[in-house]
Amino acid sequence: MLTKSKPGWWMPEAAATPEDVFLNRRAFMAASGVSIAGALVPAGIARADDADPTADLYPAPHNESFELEREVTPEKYNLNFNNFYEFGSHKQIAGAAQKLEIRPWEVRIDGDVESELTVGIDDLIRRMPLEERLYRHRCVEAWSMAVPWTGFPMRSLVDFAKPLSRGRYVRMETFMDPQMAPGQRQAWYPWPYVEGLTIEEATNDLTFLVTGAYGKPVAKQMGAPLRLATPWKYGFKSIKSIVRFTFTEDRPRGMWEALQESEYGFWANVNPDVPHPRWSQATEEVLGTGERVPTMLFNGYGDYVAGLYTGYEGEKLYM
Ligand SMILES: Nc1nc2c(c(=O)[nH]1)N[C@H]1C(S)=C(S)[C@@H](COP(=O)(O)O)O[C@H]1N2
Ligand SMILES: [Mo]
Repeated sequence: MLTKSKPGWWMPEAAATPEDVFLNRRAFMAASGVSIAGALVPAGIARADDADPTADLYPAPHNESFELEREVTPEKYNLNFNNFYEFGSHKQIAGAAQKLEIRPWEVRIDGDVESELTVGIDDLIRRMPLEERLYRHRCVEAWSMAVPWTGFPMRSLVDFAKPLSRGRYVRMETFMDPQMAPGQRQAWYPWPYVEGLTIEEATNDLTFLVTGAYGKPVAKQMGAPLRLATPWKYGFKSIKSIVRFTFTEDRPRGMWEALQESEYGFWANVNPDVPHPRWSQATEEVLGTGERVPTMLFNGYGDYVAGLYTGYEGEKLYM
C-alpha cells in the first residue's frame, strides 16, 4: 500500500553526528583494510543539483511492503563511501563524481523491441510510477547498507520498451566519457560498465530503477540520474548512471565478468555459503554500525526471487 505522508526511514537527527560518522568510518575502513584518504564530502555539495527538473517529485509515496529489520544507513555514509570506478578505484570518489553532468541525459532503448527509441531522462521519469522503498544492499566486498531508494519498478520500463518475445535478456550500459570520468582513462578496464539481467529478473517485483534516495534526487556518486537496484544480488549488478537498455537474445557480459570471469559472474546472487575465491561471504560489515552480521541467502529476499532460478541449478548462481 502506498502512503504519501510517512517516510518510514527517517532517522532521529541524533543518530549520527559528523564526529561519530568519521570515527565509525575510520573503524570500518581499518576493519576492511581500506586506507583513509580524502575527507568527508559535505552533504551540500555531494547531493544532486537542487535545480534538478524532477525535484518536485520527491519525496515520493512510500511503499510499506519493503520494511527492514535493520536501521537505514545514515545518508552521510552513502554519500562518502562509494564504488564508482569511473571516478576512481577507491571509495572516496564523491568529490570527483561531482563532475558527472546529469543534464541533458538521454536513455537509449534498443535491440529486440517494437521500435528503438531515445528518451530524455526527465520525460522518462515523469512517465514512471515513482515510489520509495527501503532495500538492503550487499556488496561483494562483504559490506552492506540499508537505503531508502526512490524509483520505479523495472517492469514499468520493460512495458514502456515493448520488447519482442525473442529478447531474453536486458543489457544495461553506463555513460562513456573519459574526459569527464578519469577512471575511464584507465584502459585496462573494459569500459563502459555493463550489466545484465534475464527478462524474468528484470520484471520481478523487486527489481527497481533508482532515480532518488533519502527523499530527493539521487546523488551523483550514487549513480544519478538512473541506477539499478537488485537487492538480492551482489552490489556490482546495480549499475549506475545508465544510458542504454538493450533487449537481446544473448546473455550480456558484465564489466566485472569480462575483467575477471573466475570471480564475478552473470548471476551474482548473494549466498553466505558460497565464498568468493579470495574471501568468505558468510558475514558482512554493516556500514556505519561497526558491526558484522550474518549474510542471508538472496540477501533475505528469497521469497521474491528464489523461484527465478529453477532450471538453472547447473550454473554458477552465486558468484
Ligand atoms: N557504473 C558503475 N556502476 C556501479 C559500480 C561502478 O563502479 N560503476 N560499482 C558497483 C558496486 S561494486 C557497488 S557495491 C554499488 C555501490 O553503490 P553505492 O556507491 O551507492 O554504495 O554500485 C555498483 N554500480
Ligand atoms: Mo560492490
